[in-house]
Amino acid sequence: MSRAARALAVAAGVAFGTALIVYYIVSYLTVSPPVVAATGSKPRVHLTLQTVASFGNPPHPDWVSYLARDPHGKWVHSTVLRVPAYSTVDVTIYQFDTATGLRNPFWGQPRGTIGGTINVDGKTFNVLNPDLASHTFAISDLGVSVPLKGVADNAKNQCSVAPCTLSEAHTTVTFSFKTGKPGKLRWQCFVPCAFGFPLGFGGPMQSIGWMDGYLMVQ
Ligand SMILES: [Cu+2]
Repeated sequence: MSRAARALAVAAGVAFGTALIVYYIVSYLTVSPPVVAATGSKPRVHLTLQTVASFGNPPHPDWVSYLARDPHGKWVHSTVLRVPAYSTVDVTIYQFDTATGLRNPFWGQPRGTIGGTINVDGKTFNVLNPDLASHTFAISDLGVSVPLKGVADNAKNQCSVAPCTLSEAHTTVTFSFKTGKPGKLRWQCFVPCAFGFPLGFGGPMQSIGWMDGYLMVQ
């Protein structure tokens, strides 16, 4: 191979590699799941979410995820939620995943909810055994942090493909919180639930649309 041909081959390889890196960065930065609005209207709305142990669909069938139900009752693979300002948000989360456990037992205590409590399968609690938590729903800017009880490891009829249905093993967690002024707030899970990633914190735990999201307060 001549020197010119070798130089050309190297240049082509570098250009290809650069293009791949640019594609990765641009697609990472521009991924934006659809906005899912709460149902109802100011001053009281309802959000319905579910967590699944594995999404079961492309692009990451084995990633753990949240989903949100839109006002038409359709499950959407998104964590970008729209709620009105200065309102009460009633939340229902159907929890289909098993427990991972909290890294900090302090998070077993619900914070920032109305009454400082959560309701799990019809019973009111002001603390959850940290070993039983599967995920948390936390909005740091509003001081909200809610531990979500996982289904038992040996539960029958566990769901592995989203969206899960209520005929599959789940726990139902409800709570309410208040919104303040308009803004774009971050919310996320704090349980190291990303199976197969270092310390459980990569992949879905750092991706909007999976275990991280935005609360669009408008
Ligand atoms: Cu999680």
